Amino acid sequence: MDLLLKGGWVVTQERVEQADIAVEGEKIAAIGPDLEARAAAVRDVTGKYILPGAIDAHVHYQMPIGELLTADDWFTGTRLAACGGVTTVIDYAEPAGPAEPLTEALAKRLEEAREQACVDYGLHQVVLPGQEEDTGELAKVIEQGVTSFKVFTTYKQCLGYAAIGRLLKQARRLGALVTVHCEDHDLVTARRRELEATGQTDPAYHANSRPAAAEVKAIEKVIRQAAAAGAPVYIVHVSTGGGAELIAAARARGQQVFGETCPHYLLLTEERYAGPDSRLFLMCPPLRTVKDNRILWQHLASGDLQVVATDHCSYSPEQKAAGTAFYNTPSGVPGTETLLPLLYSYGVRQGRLTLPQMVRVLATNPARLFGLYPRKGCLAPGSDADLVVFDPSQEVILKASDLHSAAAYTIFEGFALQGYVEATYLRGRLIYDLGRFLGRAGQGEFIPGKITVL
Ligand code: DUC
Ligand code: ZN
Ligand code: ZN
Repeated sequence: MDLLLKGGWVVTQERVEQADIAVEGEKIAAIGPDLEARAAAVRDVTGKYILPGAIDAHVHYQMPIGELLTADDWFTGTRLAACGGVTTVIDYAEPAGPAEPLTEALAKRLEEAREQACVDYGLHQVVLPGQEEDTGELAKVIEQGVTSFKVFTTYKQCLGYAAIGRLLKQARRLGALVTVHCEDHDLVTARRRELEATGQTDPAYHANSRPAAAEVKAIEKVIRQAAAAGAPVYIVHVSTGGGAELIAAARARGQQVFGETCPHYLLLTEERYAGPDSRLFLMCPPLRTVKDNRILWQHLASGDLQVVATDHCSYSPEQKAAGTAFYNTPSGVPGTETLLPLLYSYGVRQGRLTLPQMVRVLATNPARLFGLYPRKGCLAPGSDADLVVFDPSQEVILKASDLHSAAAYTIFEGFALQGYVEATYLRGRLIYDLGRFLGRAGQGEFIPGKITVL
């Protein structure tokens, strides 16, 4: 036996129990009380939680937008993931334009990650206008380990609702899951024109420029397309209570609709755009209201939203400062490193989620939805030994200077945390311990997803 974690509280999607965990090579060998203490390394984890490594199912590391590149690349992005107890991230393979075959975009992205990643990773395949037609490319990327497609209802990557319907039909045939950024393009465009006409283009108007109604309308239309196609669908970064309610209602009708939200939509509000740092909080969709926060927490607890991911897309304050208006300020915020600590403190400790519920939304559900389960997302013999030692007694005030993003700021500066990551193991290897990153570039592997019946 290579490693024994002794005396901790093992948290699975179902329960919390005191048990030891034995690791052999890269896999969990056994979980149980009083396991034999003959191991190359024994760590006393009395009083600590042992969690499955978190999965951040929505990140953008090393992402080009025009001339601009995100602050975090594959190395710093996955390093900060390790420091936050995240052992798998799912990023995106996006074609440079509709003429670039999906397989080429995927090959390029895999090559970028290969020597840089410090934690394991998967990829969602972005599908651009026209690429939803069946040319054999969709099936080919699935053969290479991609189980999900990503489309947008706005931006230059915008697919119309009918095209999304066509992709949903292809995905149903292939067993893949379509994931959708939902903001109605016409509503967002019309609102931008109105604001431009009255000179209200400062980043302070960001939330106003992308209203809740735009998200709600797009979610409603996409759910309708999914129903007509008979296909499951996954809505990324749900920011509104109204959107979450539409997802819950569709699920109550028996439709397979899944929803993801992010810590910033659970914990922050649009008041942040009123301050001098509005650009630092600018992401799409925007922050909403306290009421939206509350409804999102409720739907997370009820299981109608299944995943919390971060949409980590970081820009430094200098990059952000280049923005003169809401529509040209780099959009996105860092988040992966604080995902698990925030969800524990503000979810579990504040009584909004149980520990097993937290494990479901951070590990088990994303692993199942994206074809990584049971290799990832659970604590069981035979699964990868992706383990987080979490110390519930550690009190931390979040400070950017203690975090590892190249963006060098956090939108959660000053947040008080009760509990923090003590150590992270990736496939049995200690990659973060007591504040120190111990991993190395290239040790993260691409984990091909397997198509599973959802
Ligand atoms: N919005 C997105 O949809 N993706 C990345 C960052 C952002 O703000
Ligand atoms: Zn998005
Ligand atoms: Zn995104």
